Amino acid sequence: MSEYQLYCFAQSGNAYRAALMLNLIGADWQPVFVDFFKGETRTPKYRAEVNEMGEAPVLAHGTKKLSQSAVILSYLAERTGRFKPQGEDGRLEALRWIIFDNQKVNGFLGPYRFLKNFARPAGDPAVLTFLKGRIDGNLAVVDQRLGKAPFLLGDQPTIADISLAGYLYYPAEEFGFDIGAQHKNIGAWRERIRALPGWAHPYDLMPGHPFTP
Ligand SMILES: N[C@@H](CCC(=O)N[C@@H](CS)C(=O)NCC(=O)O)C(=O)O
Repeated sequence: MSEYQLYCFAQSGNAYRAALMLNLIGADWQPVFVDFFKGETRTPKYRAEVNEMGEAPVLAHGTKKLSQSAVILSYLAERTGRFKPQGEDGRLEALRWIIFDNQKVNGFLGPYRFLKNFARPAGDPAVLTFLKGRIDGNLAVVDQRLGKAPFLLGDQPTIADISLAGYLYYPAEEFGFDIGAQHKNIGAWRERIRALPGWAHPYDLMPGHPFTP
């Protein structure tokens, strides 16, 4: 068995953060498929044995089971020293961007893409319009930041960047708009992250693609 097991599925940008980190650090890991679209995360078994919060991703390492991608990224950065923000200021700054990302960037992109592509019945247009407005505004905040330095915290990529990667590599057709074309600094940052050794697309890294309803 591999050193790390990651409970995940291909369509999850939340899980992609953890899968990408594991790959970028060259960890010995294997995915454990979570059948999210069949409701696995909502079963009593999943909640009792994997994650009481009923979410993926979950990282299993020895006797530990960690959820929340921010916690998983922090754990792996602490253990390996890779993509670890430097000093107290760096740690707090990374946390600031990770919370902003979780709540307002990928935190809106994920549900938006879900409602557009996977929800049955499809999402209410008024909800999609609301989310799109928030997405545009919050991506603009990130774009401005990435106009000042190659990565969120400066010259080197950290776990804040890996968190931001969440939903940003899924095909533009799944959103109905092209994030990199509309936000040029994010587009350039996306290519810098893509160039890191070990980078892989979420559909190549995690099981469950293509999606079959
Ligand atoms: N803040 C969490 C979000 C995790 C999350 O919402 N995951 C989704 C899958 S992409 C999930 O499992 N949702 C459970 C549900 O909707 O029942 C993280 O970053 O890990």
